[in-house]
Amino acid sequence: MIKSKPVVLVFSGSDPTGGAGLQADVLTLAELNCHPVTVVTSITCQDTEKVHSVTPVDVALIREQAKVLIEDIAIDVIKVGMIPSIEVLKEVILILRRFPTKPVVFDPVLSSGGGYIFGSNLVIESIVKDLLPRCLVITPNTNELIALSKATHKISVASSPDVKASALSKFGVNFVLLTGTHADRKDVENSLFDEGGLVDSWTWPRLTNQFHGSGCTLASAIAAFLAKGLSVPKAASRAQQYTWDSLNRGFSIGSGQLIPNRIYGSK
Ligand code: PXL
Repeated sequence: MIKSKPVVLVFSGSDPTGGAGLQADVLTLAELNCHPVTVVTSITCQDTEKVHSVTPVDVALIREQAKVLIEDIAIDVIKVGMIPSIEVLKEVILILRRFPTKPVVFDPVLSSGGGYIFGSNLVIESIVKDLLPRCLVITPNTNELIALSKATHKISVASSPDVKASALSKFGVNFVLLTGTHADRKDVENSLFDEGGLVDSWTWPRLTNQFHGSGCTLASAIAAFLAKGLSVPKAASRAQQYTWDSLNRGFSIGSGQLIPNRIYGSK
């Protein structure tokens, strides 16, 4: 059998606008010449302005979606997006146990751009305890970094973002790509850390618009480049370029945030 494309398994919520979540993952992976296989973890109702509701998918259905995929398809990389409940988190962790060595990219989405809170404190604490040790790379923004660090109960609240990001690596995750869109700076600086400290950093011209699903695009693109065999620093670099280019070409479909243009002939 000829396997023609790297396969990325994504655990994501459905975003009916096509801006974030599952739809963002599928578009990104397709553009980057990978094949997405998907486990839907929640159904959201949202428009380009705000999230109206989030309904977690029944865990038995999550288990069954994953089971039949896993038994049939060879997975190269796993990407985990928004976790809507502690029950879903526990199920995802159980599924990941079946792949002790597969690279996992986790986008720790804790709230939407419009402010809808996805992750309770219990979910965040369980992410730190049980999910981070299974992750090769996570992609928090500064707010998510603070929330994850607090939940460790061991990282000082007063420490700098850089110290926090590096300290998080001690909780089992290999790399933390801290994104700088929420920082109060002219440009956007994204920095990659491991346990030893800063590995690399990148500076991008700040785009003035608000975008829906930029984090999903970045994390999926990292998963795609890892699936194509790149190292984490190289995958992080290529994924940022792809994400910035998609955002720069973003378009408006409604009254709220712009949609990244992920299908723009990046190859
Ligand atoms: O952009 C983060 C995100 C991820 N996944 C889903 C979402 C959102 C933001 O709204 O709805 C399903």
